Amino acid sequence: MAKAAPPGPHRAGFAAIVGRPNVGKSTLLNRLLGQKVAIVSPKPQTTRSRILGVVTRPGAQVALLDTPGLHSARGGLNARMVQEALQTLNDADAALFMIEAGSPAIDSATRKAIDQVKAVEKPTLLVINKIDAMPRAQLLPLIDRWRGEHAWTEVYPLSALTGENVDGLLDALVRYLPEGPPLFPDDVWTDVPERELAAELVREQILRQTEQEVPYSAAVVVEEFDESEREVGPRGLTRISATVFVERDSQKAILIGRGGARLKEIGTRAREQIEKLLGCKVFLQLHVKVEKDWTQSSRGLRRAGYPEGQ
Ligand SMILES: Nc1nc2c(ncn2[C@@H]2O[C@H](COP(=O)(O)OP(=O)(O)OP(=O)(O)O)[C@@H](O)[C@H]2O)c(=O)[nH]1
Ligand SMILES: [Mg+2]
Repeated sequence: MAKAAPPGPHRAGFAAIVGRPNVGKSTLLNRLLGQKVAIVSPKPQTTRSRILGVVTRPGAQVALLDTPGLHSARGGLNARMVQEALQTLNDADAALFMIEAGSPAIDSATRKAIDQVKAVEKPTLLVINKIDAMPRAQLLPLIDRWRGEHAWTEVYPLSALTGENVDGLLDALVRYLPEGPPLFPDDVWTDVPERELAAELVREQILRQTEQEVPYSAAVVVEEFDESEREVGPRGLTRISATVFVERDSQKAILIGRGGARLKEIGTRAREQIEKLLGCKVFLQLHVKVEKDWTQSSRGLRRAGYPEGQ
């Protein structure tokens, strides 16, 4: 049975999830949405673009925006990522600033991120993530330490991974969204097209299965997304062909692996994930292409699917 709407006016708005790389922003988005829309990996700088996830509930609609991690970047892809995060923060009605539980010390990069969040003067909840990974006795001192940093509208310790204390976060957030009707139809949960989600699921496997600079030099572009035989169930099939761009020949060799083994494993795992997403069988073909130093040039960024100024 649907939950009754809480008393008061309907509220709807955008909330940006921002913070340093790898703190668990995308994990939280997926958790709040109850669906995987953002890829997750143990490596920093996994998310490269803003990702919308819409949660519609009785009385409120929250349009959550996951963002790339705030880090110091000089030009190229990284600068574009940070710019996208700051722009999203700027456009949102409220923010969730996420840190990970751990040392109470605040390094200079985190300090800069705090300043960037303060500068936009929006209602901002502090989310302290990964509390499953720290001794409980350290939590209260950490909360105290962070309360002094900014007039956070709330401080919310939780675990995006286990779901501990996640219930209630949206209630806390909704209070700071503007009154107004829903922004999206109630069956819309993202604006990311399926072919892009599929490309991201391939990139997720690259992040998980390669090391050093390869994950940062790889981009995935879906060239073909043939739905002519698509139907829900075991007889349905979607044919997908994608190009993986890397920056150098040596990276191409690593990605393909001995006898093609690495690329095959990446393709197999990604295909399983895409099948779950689409609800039908998937035939996935991957091609690796070298686009020299694509992360550093306008032309390269455009070819790899990250046009500047967007
Ligand atoms: N122990 C623990 N690990 C977590 C939690 N939330 C996320 N992680 C892990 O932290 C790593 C980074 O998670 P992401 O969700 O990709 O982090 P992110 O902030 O989106 O990272 P970027 O996109 O790179 O900025 C992954 O290995 C997650 O499984 C948590 O609550 N507890
Ligand atoms: Mg992310």
